[in-house]
Amino acid sequence: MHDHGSIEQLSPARRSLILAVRLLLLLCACLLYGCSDSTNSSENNVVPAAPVTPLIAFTVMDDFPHDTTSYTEGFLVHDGELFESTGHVPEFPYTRSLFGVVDRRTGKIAVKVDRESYFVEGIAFLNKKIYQLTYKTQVGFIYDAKTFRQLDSFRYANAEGWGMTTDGIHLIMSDGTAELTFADPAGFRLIKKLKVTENGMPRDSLNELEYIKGFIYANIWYNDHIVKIDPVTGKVVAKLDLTSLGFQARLKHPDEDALNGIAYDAVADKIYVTGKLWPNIYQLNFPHSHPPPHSLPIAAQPASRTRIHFPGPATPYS
Ligand SMILES: [Ca+2]
Repeated sequence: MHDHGSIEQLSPARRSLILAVRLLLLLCACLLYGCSDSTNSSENNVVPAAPVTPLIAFTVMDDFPHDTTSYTEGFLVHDGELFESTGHVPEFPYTRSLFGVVDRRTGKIAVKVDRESYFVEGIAFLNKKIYQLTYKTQVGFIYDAKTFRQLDSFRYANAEGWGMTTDGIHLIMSDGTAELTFADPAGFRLIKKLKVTENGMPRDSLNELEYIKGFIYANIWYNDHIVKIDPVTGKVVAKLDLTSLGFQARLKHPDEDALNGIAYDAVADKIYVTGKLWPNIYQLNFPHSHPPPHSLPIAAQPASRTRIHFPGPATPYS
């Protein structure tokens, strides 16, 4: 069979031309394959960076004593006074279940309500009342904010009560899980459960709370961090790493238990932190003035008549 297409039958010039074209096509194919393979390889080798929660830079403006027998469960400022609630832990027989006003010169608590039959947890002031949680008894108590007389009690479904704060409308409680419970103060009716996540993962062990300018700040149990939570999405948007303060506390008082307690004086615009059995309370300064665009309406913060003043030079920590 005669093969019209056989390259051997062509003239040398045409054979050379066809060979050159074939070589060129082969080269192009190699280049294309090479580029494509290189791109895929590069894509396959890219390891996505692990998401990192932004750290909030802070400055320690001052410090003052904290009673090392105070097993802190609640911490807030009301009318310029620093209030603290503490629980009684059997392993630490000197601890007590109560709440009252912290004497800034000694750190001792001037007791307003003593509840030794319960493990006292977080407290919050709202509508001229004080709301107080208990640990595992699923009961809370309501007191008059001026006389501290008990007005009522309430029940909640959470297995445990931990921290509490308010956005000016709701009571917001933690229970050690990754959920915050928003409740109507009238009857503690459930409004919503907010799932808290950090970089897409549940952020559990939420403990003492503070609402500051549209965000919820939550201590993390047995961790020297305080996370900043968007109250609508539940996302942790930033966090404070207070490891340096925890280290100081352990140096001064090896029996200290854990960072727990953040309090905001909205009038003086001052923020305080402490911990369970810590020897000090610290006044911190850090950026906290920008509410999220979708933040919930915020009722007016309680007025302050007396500012807490602590003399002494500022000590920068970061
Ligand atoms: Ca607090």
